Amino acid sequence: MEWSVMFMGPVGSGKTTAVKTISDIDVVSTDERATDDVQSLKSHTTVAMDVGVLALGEKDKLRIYGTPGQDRFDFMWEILLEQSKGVLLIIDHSASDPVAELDHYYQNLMQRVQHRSVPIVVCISHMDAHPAKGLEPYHAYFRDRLGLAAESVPPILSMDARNKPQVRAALVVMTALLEMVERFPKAQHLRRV
Ligand SMILES: Nc1nc2c(ncn2[C@@H]2O[C@H](COP(=O)(O)OP(=O)(O)O)[C@@H](O)[C@H]2O)c(=O)[nH]1
Ligand SMILES: [Mg+2]
Repeated sequence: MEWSVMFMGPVGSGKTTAVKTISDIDVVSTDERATDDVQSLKSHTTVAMDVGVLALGEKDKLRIYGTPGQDRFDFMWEILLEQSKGVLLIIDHSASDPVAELDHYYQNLMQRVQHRSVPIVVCISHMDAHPAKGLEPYHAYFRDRLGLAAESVPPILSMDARNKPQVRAALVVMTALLEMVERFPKAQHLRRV
């Protein structure tokens, strides 16, 4: 069996790095020199996608896509979402307003997956920049601002995209959710997590 999942999130949050960290094969990347507003953030940016592969046992594998961060490439999100069973949303904890970024990407994602069960895992990167500020603001976003019941809040993990065990842990959580959705397709509370 082969499942595809994708990393989504703002420029510089760690999508390309996460795919490279975890992939068994050399990652096919389409990073280009940044030419516009992104240039102030970093010199290279993903314009189409990154593709990695993680073997799960002998026959099964996970295909992992990294999407471009900028909204003007959001047609790629649509294409990759059609292929993907689950989405890992990476949010850069060191951004000036990471909860606003979570809101932007989560709302965008919800609009696109309205009628599908697409498990989501929220991965918070760059925690090392502000370790004291924990994960509570992200939990509060789902609980207080969106009013989600506890069982509908997606898993929220700290994940340094450079750290293999941490990226692997996020993917293990994702594969567990994919299994649950497949096994209990009618469970309402799984439809959005
Ligand atoms: N300090 C720190 N750097 C990170 C972390 N995660 C990713 N990075 C770095 O952030 C930079 C941008 O990552 P990249 O994968 O290109 O971001 P993308 O735009 O989402 O594809 C790279 O230099 C990564 O090594 C983290 O948790 N902490
Ligand atoms: Mg990238």
